Amino acid sequence: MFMRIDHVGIACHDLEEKIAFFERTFDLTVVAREVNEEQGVKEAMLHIADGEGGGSYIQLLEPLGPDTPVGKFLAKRGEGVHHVAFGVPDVARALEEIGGKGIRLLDEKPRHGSMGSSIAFLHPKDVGGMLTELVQAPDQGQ
Ligand code: CMX
Ligand code: CO
Repeated sequence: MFMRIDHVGIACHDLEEKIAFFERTFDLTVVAREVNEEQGVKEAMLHIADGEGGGSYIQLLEPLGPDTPVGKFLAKRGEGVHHVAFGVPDVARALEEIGGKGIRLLDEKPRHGSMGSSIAFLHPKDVGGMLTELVQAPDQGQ
């Protein structure tokens, strides 16, 4: 079902500061920046590697406000790993399969994600405490 780790999402207070840290410390490059109002984030994707199913990235996330998923996470836990995102060939189909196994879906239908992808989240409490995102790259058939 999972083709690769698409990205690891990291919650931070100051996106620009964190981008600069990752660039100078790990020599990573920002390949996309976006504001996603629906998800309540300002974000940047830093490229790690390319593979058969698509690339893998670090996703840096700054909340658009305190009453957003990342805003609440920062208030409760502080900066750090917020979610892990797996690449799947068909996110709607993966949701159906995983939902059928009794895992709570935070999204019944795919939403808009970074760089034109389709995304959906699974409840962290049903995945061993890990907020899990499914990602379908834009060039994968819907
Ligand atoms: N990882 C692990 N556990 C988490 C978590 C996270 N990122 N966020 C919340 N939790 C845990 C909390 O610690 C809490 O546990 P306890 O009850 O034991 O304290 C429980 O889940 C409920 O958390 P909450 O603070 O009350 O927050 P909500 O239930 O309101 O929301 C969640 C949590 C996961 C449902 C919500 O953050 C969500 O819908 N997330 C999906 C969307 C998202 O995160 N978007 C931003 C990223 C966008 C992108 O990647 O493109
Ligand atoms: Co993400």
